[in-house]
Amino acid sequence: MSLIDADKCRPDPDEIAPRSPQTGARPSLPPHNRRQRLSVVILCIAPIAAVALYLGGLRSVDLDDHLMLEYQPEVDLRTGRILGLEALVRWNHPVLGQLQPLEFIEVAESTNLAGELGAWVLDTACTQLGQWKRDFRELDLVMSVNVSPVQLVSLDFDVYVKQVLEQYGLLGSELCLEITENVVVGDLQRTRSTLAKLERLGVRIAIDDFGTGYSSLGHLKSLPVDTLKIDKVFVQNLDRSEGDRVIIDSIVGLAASFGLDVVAEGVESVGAVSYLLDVGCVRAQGFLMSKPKGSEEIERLLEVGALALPWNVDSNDARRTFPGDVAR
Ligand SMILES: [Ca+2]
Repeated sequence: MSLIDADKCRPDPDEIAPRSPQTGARPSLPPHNRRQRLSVVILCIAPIAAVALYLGGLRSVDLDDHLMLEYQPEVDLRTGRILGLEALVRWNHPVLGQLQPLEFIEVAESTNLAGELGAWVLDTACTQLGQWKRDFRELDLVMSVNVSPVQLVSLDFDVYVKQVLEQYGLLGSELCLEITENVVVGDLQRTRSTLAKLERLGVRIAIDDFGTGYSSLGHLKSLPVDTLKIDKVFVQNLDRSEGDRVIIDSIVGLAASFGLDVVAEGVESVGAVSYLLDVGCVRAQGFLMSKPKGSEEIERLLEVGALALPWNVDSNDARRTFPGDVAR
C-alpha cells in the first residue's frame, strides 16, 4: 500500500505545455501553472514527514478534532434501496487539507496507532448508526466498518465490539466488519477464533477487496464469513474487459457455492451495472450511485430511503433499459 496517491503526483497532461517544433523545448509555464506544479510537488512530499510528525501529536489530543467519517451507500441495483453504509475515515489536516485513508493508514500502522484509530472509527460509526436509528424509526441497514489487522488479533476484540453494540443500542446484525484477505491468511487460527466469537454476537463479516489477495477455498469454507466484496479493479472496466467479466463470473459463482452474499465495489458505469445484474450480483457500491458523503448528506438520503438510479429496471421480468452508452 502506498502512502501517496500516485495519481495526485502525476502531472495533469493539460498542464504540460507542448514542445516547440523548432527547439524541442517546452515554453516556461505561466506563473499560475508553476504554482500549481509546486503545490503538487509539496503535496507529494509533505505527507510523509507531516503525517509522521503529526501522528505523534495525535496521542495527546482528541481524535474527534482531527478525524471524521464519510459514508458510502451500498445499494440494491434493482431498486436503489440503501442496504448499508460503509464508514470511511478522513483526516482533516490543518495544512494538507482532507487526507484519505491511503495517505495515512500505513503511517498509523507503523506508529502503533492503528488500533486507536480503528477503535475511533468503530465507535464513531456505531454512535452515528445509533443516532440514525433513533431519528429514522424504520431504518433497516447495515453499517460496515473496516477492521485493521491489529484490531482483529488484539485480545478481547469481540468483547470491545460487544460493549460498543450495547452502548449504542445496536444489534450485532446491524454491524458488518470488513477484513482483507491477507489478514485471513496471516494468522488463520487466531482469525478463526476471533471471527467465531464475533459470529456469536450476530456481527456480519465481509472479506474486503476480494480477488486481489490469497484467500483459498479452504479458508472461505473454514471461516464464518457472510459476504465477499469484489475488489473495484475487476468492476471499474467491466463494460469493456472480457477478462474482468470472467473473474466476476467466478467470484459470483464462488459466493453462490458457499452461500455468501456478494457486493461489487467501484461501480462507475451503467455497463458494469448491466453485467452485474445479468450474473445476479444486485448489491453494489460506486461513484455511479453515490460517492462517500458526510452525515448531513446521508441523512437527506435516509429520509428518502433509496437513491435515484440513472437506469430503469422492470422488476417483473428483469428487463432493463439503460442510457445509450451500453451496447446491448
Ligand atoms: Ca472496505
